[in-house]
Amino acid sequence: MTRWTVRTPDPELVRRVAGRCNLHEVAAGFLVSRGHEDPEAAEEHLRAAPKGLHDPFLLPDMRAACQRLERAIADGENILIHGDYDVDGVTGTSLLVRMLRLVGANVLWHIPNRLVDGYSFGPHSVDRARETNSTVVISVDNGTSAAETIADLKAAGVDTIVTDHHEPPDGPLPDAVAIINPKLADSTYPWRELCGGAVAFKLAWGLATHLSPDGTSSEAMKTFLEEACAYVAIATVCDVVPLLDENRIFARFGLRALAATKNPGLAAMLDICGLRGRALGAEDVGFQIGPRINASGRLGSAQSAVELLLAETDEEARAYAKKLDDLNGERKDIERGVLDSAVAEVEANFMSREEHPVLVIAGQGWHQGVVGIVAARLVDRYHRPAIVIGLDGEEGRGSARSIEGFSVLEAMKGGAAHMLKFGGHEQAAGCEVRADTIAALRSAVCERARELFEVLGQKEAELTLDAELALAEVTPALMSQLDQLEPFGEQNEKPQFVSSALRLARPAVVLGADQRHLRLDVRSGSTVMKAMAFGMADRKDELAMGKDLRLVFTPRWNYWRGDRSLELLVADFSVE
Ligand SMILES: [Mn+2]
Repeated sequence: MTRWTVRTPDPELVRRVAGRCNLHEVAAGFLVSRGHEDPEAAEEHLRAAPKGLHDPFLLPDMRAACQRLERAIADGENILIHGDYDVDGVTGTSLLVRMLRLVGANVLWHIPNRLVDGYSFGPHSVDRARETNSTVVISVDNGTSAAETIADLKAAGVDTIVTDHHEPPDGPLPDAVAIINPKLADSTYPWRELCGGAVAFKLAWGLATHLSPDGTSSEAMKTFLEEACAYVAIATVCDVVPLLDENRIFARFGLRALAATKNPGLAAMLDICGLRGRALGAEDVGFQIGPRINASGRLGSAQSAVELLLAETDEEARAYAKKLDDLNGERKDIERGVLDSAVAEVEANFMSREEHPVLVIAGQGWHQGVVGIVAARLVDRYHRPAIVIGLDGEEGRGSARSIEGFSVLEAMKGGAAHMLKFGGHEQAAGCEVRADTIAALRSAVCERARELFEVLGQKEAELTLDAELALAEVTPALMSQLDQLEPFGEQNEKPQFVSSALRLARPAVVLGADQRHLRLDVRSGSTVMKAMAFGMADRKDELAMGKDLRLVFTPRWNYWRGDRSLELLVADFSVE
């Protein structure tokens, strides 16, 4: 049973924010509830104007990086962009390649193969620099902890410029020409939470200014910077950084740039996702664009994703978009197979929440590229933290996801003795294990988790709601208010409302290829609205004509053949 709590922002603060920002009370309440209580700061957050972006030269080592690149360009040195295989790395790599080509540099790129090279720097980095005769390497989305490989590169005569957003290691930093990372201990940059793509963008922007102080105003550079903002918006949403400060500007401005893009690769991506010609929200990026860009990296090589973003003709772009779409289909099939096996395993052996407060599930041959997504699905399904391990013979690699407020990394520390390696964050972590220690790992992690849960108190699923609304208040006018609060996501959670005393206008219908969804049309007085309850088909029997219904929902536009209509996206319901 999920507990519902309705937020109660201070009415006086709501009135002041509503006045200053020219907003309806519901939208102003949304801002106040999320901590934007000062009217002026709330307005700045709301408008998210590009002039609010911070100066790139406030980042550590930016000048040193620009000077080294200036020399490399002047001397015709080869510059190798070394990205990561996820959305953050792919977008950052592509935008730096494009920027450096624009200013006449000799630029090449390298993305490690997930299944062969692993994440981040390694011997493959030195090989690739040698093969390409590069004397400068720019890392994207990693490198801060790569002291060893960066030393090897230096010994081979290669200078490294790190652009990254990961926490610095406890030990010494790499001997690089520059380490551009807002999280370095001595960084005075005003905002720590940039994604890797955004840090790469900062270098592109910084270099453009460094090379020609008014150069950013040339037509080609302006177009580039705008398209690059669209890349950064995609990375910002997919890397799940807080949508506050600069990140909100990137996301809001970048999503608009994306919707209006003429860039062949981005346009082809919008086409294949069916998103062309309409306003874009963070969910479009998170559920449609991001998975397609990630698909190639998950299944091995992220080459096609970079090629898409670098494509110069529509024809080329369409071919790469199609390839990514196919790979994404393949990824979904693989994911479905692993999820089915993992669920079967849970239902057979691990249903007891007391005994297994953390699900530790492993299987032979489970694909590395999907274990993280499957862990997230198990968390949703069982409302327990989950570690999903793909075994390849004697060894395996796993991915952990958690429920809100619980550190799965802390729980994993309890099983440290039974892992070869592990690390990560509270909400998401990874590990390497031996197949024969999984049972020991499971019981050690669960034991530690029981202690942690004891301190926390058993977590009940909870929904935080913004307001109680009458169905008749869900109108296009309300939507245009909510549109101003977009994009929704991390630390700018989408609004959820509750409406009471509703009735079904007609019996609920089960929908979807796998019959997992419910469509219910609800009525209050003379207002009837369509509501979609995804994944709730198993609750159909709770619904009955003629009974009062309370619905928790987010209103949204549904696009269909060029028309749009308002519908409710259901998060939960109860029947009186
Ligand atoms: Mn990243």
